[in-house]
Amino acid sequence: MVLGRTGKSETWFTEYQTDSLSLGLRIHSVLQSKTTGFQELLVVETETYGRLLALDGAVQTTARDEYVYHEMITHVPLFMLDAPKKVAVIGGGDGGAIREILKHPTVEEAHLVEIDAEVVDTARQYFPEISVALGDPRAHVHYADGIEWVKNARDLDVIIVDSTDPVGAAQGLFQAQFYQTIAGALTQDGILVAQSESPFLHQDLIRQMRDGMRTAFSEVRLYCAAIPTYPSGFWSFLMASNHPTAPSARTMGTNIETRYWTPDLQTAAFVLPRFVEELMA
Ligand code: AG3
Repeated sequence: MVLGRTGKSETWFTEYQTDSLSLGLRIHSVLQSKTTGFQELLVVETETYGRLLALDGAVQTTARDEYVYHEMITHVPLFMLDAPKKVAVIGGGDGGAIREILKHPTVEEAHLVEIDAEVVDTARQYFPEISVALGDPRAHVHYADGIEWVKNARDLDVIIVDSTDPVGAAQGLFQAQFYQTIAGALTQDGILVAQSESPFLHQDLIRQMRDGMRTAFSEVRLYCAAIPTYPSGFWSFLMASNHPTAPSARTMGTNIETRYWTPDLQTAAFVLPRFVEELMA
């Protein structure tokens, strides 16, 4: 470890977010660096955001901002339903989405469908606060390709696509065909939510996902959240269903513990800046 003039580590983790934009974080140590059968997996201790998990060089989660993403990708769809029972997460091997889903007392089964078992092992070892609920009896971990798993799934109330960026194996998770398969795995009132990258940097992708979802669902809505360690810090999620969605009556009286999501945000997250609104037009 090289110490600079300030006495601080001069080792940095850098994500090259585009070919002309990067995010750099000063790190104290490298805890794990390996090539799995699927990707490059890295765990580092950063000064500003605590422990960080990167896959193929892209930040997936950090100890200090993970709650924003995990709360917003789960509570927003779950609170649109009176009594969600069966939920699946495609990807999301760190377990953060499962932790949030299991805060809903009506949930009986939360399925995690992760292609790379080493991500789950790493989360269990290095991110105990994120993976904490994977041992819950209602949590079911499947090491499988999400596209194949969904083909045989039925009667899910919510399916959450907690994917990496649309490169390599994850590409299929952004396609119309996958959304059609998801529609067949959901109940009539079921809801799909997929992370849809940054409205500043990934507008073509958001439009492609929107159009893909519209081939299988009558309602497609976008909502946003501030995630400091993701490209541009401003992130989006697409929600699709075959009925108009509105916050369930249980939203306002909930005693679910959160740090980002609030009952008011359940509605407010869908209020979009003009340029993002235009993306959905
Ligand atoms: N999955 C979304 C990560 C996308 C971030 N992209 C990037 N850093 N280029 C996060 C998994 C968390 N459960």
